[in-house]
Amino acid sequence: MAKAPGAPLGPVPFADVEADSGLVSGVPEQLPEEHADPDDLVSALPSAPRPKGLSSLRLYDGFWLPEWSVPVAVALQRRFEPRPDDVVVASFPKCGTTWVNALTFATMARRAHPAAGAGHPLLRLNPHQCVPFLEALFGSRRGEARLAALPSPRLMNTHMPLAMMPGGGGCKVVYVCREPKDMVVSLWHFHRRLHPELPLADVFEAVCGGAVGYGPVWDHIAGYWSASAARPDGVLFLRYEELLRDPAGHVRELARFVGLPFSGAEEDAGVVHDIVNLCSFGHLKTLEANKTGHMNAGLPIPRDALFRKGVAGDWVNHMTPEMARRLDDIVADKLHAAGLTFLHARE
Ligand code: PAP
Repeated sequence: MAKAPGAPLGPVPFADVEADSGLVSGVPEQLPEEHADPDDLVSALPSAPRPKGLSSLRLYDGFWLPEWSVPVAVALQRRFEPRPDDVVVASFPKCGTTWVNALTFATMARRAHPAAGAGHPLLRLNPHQCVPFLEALFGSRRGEARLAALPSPRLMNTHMPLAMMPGGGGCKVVYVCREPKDMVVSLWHFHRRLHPELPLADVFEAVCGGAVGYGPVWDHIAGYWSASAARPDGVLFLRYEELLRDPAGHVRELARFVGLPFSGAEEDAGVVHDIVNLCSFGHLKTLEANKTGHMNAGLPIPRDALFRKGVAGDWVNHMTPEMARRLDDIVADKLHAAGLTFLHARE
């Protein structure tokens, strides 16, 4: 491994770092200034009609953000101070966040937690419990203090567009994107866990119009794509479909990117495959930590909603050819300038 002996053993599972362990005691629970009068900040922004039951959106800096996350975006823009050895997993929702969180955590933490070990944190914690969600933490002084108190190297996760993280240039970012039609279908199924009557057409129209949480999806993707072209050492651009095709190859790429390439001895010992197997859909889905409980108090969706089908091309079972063509054309048009295509768009 590239790191010297004695270097930190990788990110700690976030759920194991007690908020009241003493590290952040004395930090007041008071709200940061962005939250002090959120109506002033938020109500002046354009809003979008939302499918029934889904959270309201506001247009901030060119992106449709869930209303609650606008003050968070402002706080991130003002105060996110990455450390050089931080790694942020970024994604549009439903594009492989949970999987890439798990793979990156298992890869970075493999010295402290061998992937084949019986006590691995991913065997008892949901991947989102291992990797803190920046949006949840930048919502309070105490959350920000918890982040600041985390030992290096930190591994964090966000759905925010790159524009909301100007400090993101100071750390490594692993971005995962997914074929947009499959993202739509996954998003629809996810929201149906709380709103079973929600029509696919409502989610589809919202995505096509750009007004979906953290959208437009094409601008989200293009921002990270351009950054990965400009700074390949700073932004790793992954595709969900390619991860499915060759998970081991991508784990090797991920390890090199975060500065922890696999040694010959690790390759011989099968460590790459241990990580792939630990984080595979078939394995994670069976674990108690992923079958029970809810995402978090603010979003009472069962955790098993994060492990639905885990395949590419499921859109074909839900969309008409006309819907598929329409979204393909919009996405192709919007991403043309960035030089990005989805090769498997109609397969
Ligand atoms: P999030 O943005 O709310 O965290 P995210 O993890 O990005 O969700 O997306 C969930 C999708 O990833 C689901 O896709 P589906 O609805 O098409 O099935 C889920 O099944 C898939 N997924 C979760 N874990 C894995 C995994 N280990 N391997 C492959 N796909 C996975």
